[in-house]
Order: sequence, then structure tokens, then C-alpha cells
Amino acid sequence: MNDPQRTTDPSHVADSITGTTLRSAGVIAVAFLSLLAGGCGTSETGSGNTVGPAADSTTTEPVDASPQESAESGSPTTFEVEVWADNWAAVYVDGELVGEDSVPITTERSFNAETYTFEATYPFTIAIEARDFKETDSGIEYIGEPNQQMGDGGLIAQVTDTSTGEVVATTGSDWSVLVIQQAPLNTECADDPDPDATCEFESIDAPAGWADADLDTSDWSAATEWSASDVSPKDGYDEIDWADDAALVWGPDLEVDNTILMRLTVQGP
Ligand SMILES: [Ca+2]
Ligand SMILES: [Ca+2]
Repeated sequence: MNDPQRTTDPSHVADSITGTTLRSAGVIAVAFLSLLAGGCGTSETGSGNTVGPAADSTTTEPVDASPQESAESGSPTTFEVEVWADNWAAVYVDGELVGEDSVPITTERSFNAETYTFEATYPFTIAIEARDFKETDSGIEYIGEPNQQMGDGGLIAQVTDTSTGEVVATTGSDWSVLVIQQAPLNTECADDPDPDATCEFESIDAPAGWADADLDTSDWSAATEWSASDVSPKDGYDEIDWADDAALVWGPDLEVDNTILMRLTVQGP
């Protein structure tokens, strides 16, 4: 019985780093205990061989088997989310921040794509806060400069299962959107010399737990899909190989809607 058990051991060790670590630690511990017990040097090799099979018959087999099973059946999947935003975005999964735009919203012309990695199990909720740059709550940018204007937004994202390469979620009208900052409400103020004095805005706080999986979004709206000619995506957009069904999205007004929250629950691959 000992020999067959011993011949099966190397395959277990090769399959499991954990098993190898445990076994090495065990052998070292046994060898150390043998020395403590006054065992002579010539018996060390023998005791290693003797103790190995004895340990196998009691604990080694279950220890080797269970980590392998749990790794296959209980581990979360690793995903990659790619996002391009005009101008800034932060991505949450089940309420936890997984990535935030590396270029601050205050940076002029901040257009860039970002890729974040996260682990999750289905179903999971991906939630994105996106901001169009505005110099002030007026919603106007380049105030006092020749190109003073209402800026516009736009965002596209896709989620890929890194183990299969399958795109499992893309932005589109199936996402829910809540607009939390709008300006200017009176768009005729856009060219005024002092837009802070004349432009009106509306701003609300993000709902508590807005990125959590269990949020009630019945009062949110469907995301609006916008064309590439509407958004004119630039810097970084072309670096990503976007899936055919990944759409540029935003609130219903590409210019006036400045800060939006958007969410999608991904049920499965
Ligand atoms: Ca913008
Ligand atoms: Ca805007």
C-alpha cells in the first residue's frame, strides 16, 4: 500500500502549490523533531521515507484534494473593465471602487482610456460615476476665453472575462442612469461674460449606496446612446478594441448633463 501511495504523491504535489508547501513544511518539521528526539543522522533519510507514507494515510490526501476543489468551484472570476470617458469616470463593482480616472477632472481636455481589473461572481453590479468637465457650477468651460462654451460628455465601457476573453457587458441603453448635476439650465447664458452670475444649475447628492448591488433604481432612466459623431471620442478611444455592441452613452442631454451615475447588473456571461 505504501508504494502506490508514494507514486501518486508527485502528481498531487505538481498540481498544487499549497500541497507542496505543506508537504515541505511537514518534512522539515518531522526532520527537526527527529533531531530533537535524538535521532541519529543516518536515520534521517529513512525517517523521511517512513513518515511520508504515514502522513499520507492520515492527512495528506484530504489536504491535497480540498484546495483544488475549492479553487475550481468557489473562486471569483477575474474581469477587466475598459472605459473611455469625456471627461472623467470612476468604476465600482458591488459598491467597491475598482478604478478611478488617472487624469483629474480639473485637467483641461482630459480624454483617456483606462483599464481596471476586478474579481467578482455573477451576478454583479457595475456602477460608474461620470463627469463632464465644467469650470464652475455654471456648466461652462473656458470662461472668458474665445472658446467659452458648454462642454459635452460621453462614455463607453466594456467588461471582459479575462479567463475566456469574452466580453460580458457593454455600455448601452440597458444601463440605468441618474443625472445628478445639470448646468446650464438656461443654455442661452453660455456666451455671457459672467456665466456664474447668469447660468442656472441643478445639483443633487448621489443617493446613499448608489453603487450597491441592491439599490432600487426604479426611478432611474435608461441611458441614452450617442453616436461617435455626437461625442467625437478622441485620445485613448482608438486604443481599445471596442465590441460591436458597445455604445457611447450619457444622459439625455450631452451638454447640460454634467455628472451622471450609471449602473448595470451583469447576470452572467
Ligand atoms: Ca467634456
Ligand atoms: Ca457639459
